[in-house]
Amino acid sequence: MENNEKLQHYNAEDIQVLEGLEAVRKRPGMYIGSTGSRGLHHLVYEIVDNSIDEALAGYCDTIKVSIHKDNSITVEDNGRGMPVDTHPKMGIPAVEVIHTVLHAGGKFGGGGYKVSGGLHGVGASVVNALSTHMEVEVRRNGKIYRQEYRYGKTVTPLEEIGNARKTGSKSTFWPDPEIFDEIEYDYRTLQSRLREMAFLNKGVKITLTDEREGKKKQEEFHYEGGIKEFVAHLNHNKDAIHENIIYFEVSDKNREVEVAVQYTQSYNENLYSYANNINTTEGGFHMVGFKTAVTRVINDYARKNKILKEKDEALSGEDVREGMTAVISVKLEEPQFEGQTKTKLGNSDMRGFVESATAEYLSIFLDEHPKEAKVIIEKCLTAARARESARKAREMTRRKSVLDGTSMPGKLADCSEKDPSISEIFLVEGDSAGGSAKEGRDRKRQAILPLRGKILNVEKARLDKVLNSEEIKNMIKAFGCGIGKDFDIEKLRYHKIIIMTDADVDGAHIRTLLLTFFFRYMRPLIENGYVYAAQPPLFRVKKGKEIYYTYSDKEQEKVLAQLADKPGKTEIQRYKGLGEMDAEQLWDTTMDFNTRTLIQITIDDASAADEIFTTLMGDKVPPRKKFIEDNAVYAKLDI
Ligand code: 28F
Repeated sequence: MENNEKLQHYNAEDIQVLEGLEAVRKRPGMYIGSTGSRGLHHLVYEIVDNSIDEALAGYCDTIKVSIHKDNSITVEDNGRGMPVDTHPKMGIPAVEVIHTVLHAGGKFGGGGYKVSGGLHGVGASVVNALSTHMEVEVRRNGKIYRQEYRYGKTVTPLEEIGNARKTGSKSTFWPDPEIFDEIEYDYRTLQSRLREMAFLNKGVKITLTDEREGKKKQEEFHYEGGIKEFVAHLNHNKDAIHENIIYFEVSDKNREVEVAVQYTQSYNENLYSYANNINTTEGGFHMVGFKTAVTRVINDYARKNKILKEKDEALSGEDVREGMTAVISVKLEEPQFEGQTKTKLGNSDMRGFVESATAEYLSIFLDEHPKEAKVIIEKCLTAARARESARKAREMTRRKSVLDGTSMPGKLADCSEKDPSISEIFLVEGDSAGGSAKEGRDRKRQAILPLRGKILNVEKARLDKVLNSEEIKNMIKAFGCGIGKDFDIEKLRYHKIIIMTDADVDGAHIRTLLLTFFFRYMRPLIENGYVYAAQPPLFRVKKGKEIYYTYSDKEQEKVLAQLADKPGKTEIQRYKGLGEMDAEQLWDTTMDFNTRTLIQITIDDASAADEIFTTLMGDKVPPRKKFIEDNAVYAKLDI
């Protein structure tokens, strides 16, 4: 039937279908968050979630994800196969409804959990609408069925194309380059999320295959131990202080909680919570219930076993979570997602549910494992003592008004502008570069804080030691927003914090030390996109009157090629350090608002960032060596 013939037979449902898809294509951000790289990758998660649904229902244990040469994606599962019977109301096959009616994806109400990607299950119809082409193949009733869509619209009727011994669903889609800024998939992004899905859904085998030229790779994620293995993975480059990972799962008729905990030598807490596989980065009632139970049970155990004396003050929530790695995963039927990024669980009943399950199972674990209990309680006590000395250090430094941000450090050349949104501070390696930066800068909007060499590695230091470092105290005073739990982003004096270090190994190390400090003690700086790395030039090329600055080897080659046939001698200067540039050159090449390049530091995945900092800055050398070998190609530090 010709496509235009179809036009004469529109009915109410057809109108609804078209309006839905038009809405999606008009405002894609409403449905998948963004049309950048995150939105592009969400398309995959929406389809994989439908297979995960089938796994949660108990009918699927294998999900295959493939990135094809043309950056199209195939997701295949061995579930029951999407239904193909005619939908009573719509008069079309159920599989077609799933792919062309908005919000009809996955379960039409009732039965099982609809777990959904970060965007709460907008389902396959949105993916379809945002793809130039989508093909679905269903194995069911001993047959293979197939249907095709373009821009979300049906272009072929559901056809029987063969016989099938097995059952399952297979979808291939081609993201629409008109919608997405770029359609190049990032293997590591998919790898990280698919691994997480395999941890969160124990026993499900998820394979990721990259078929693209020069990137051919295949990996399988399969964890019978579920989040127990997740905690082991998160701790693989840390020193655990007890062998057995604390694990329990409790479920009642319509909800489930799974918890895994293991303490390490680290000073940071490393907690991840999920609701229906969604990473609840803003926490919520399940996290509140968990934290309340842990603090109460640890204190009770410490008192009961006379480790905490009557006169001792109680251990705080911070004390009992120092060095704790934990994954809390809940599954429930009607999750309410709240908060700024819709990643805070708002179901209040989950607080009591998680609190009582955690209290019961954690106290049983401590009673049955006295050895582990002892090292854990000892760790909490040490944390309490260090907190006390940090409080004293804070008191003392506050007396010297370090933290309250009233007086500025002597080394700071501040800017006259008071509006933080247009003020910036350069953290400059070395006094000579610091001097040139002070001289060359825009005094109205640019402040300079020279840093003397390496700053303290906070990954291996507790708060009291961190507060004794001059360089760190200077930054705290200059930024004016405090650190840790005192941190208040509203008090930040500059909305651009620009790390300006030499383009060499030492410079990279200082930048990493700074980022570790920001990640551990001022994480909202990075989360709000206020942290940048300056890009100083690598070379200065002079031929006759012409001067070029180049910022990469590739650009250098390009410039030299362009100058090759021009008369005169080519002078090339390779910059080994910022200090080799005078004030004017530093301004022209690296600080001028109109010509400079800044790299914005972002965190897309906190667990991946935590792993990077622990590996790079932590105690264990072998993982660091392996990380550097594996990642040497990655020039830009995108944590
Ligand atoms: C490649 C992506 O989408 N797999 C899916 C199923 C299985 C069923 C189903 C899906 C509408 C009303 C249920 C089959 N048999 N992979 C997928 N596999 N959807 S999506 O049902 C949707 C129905 O509720 C399925 C019996 N019950 C459910």
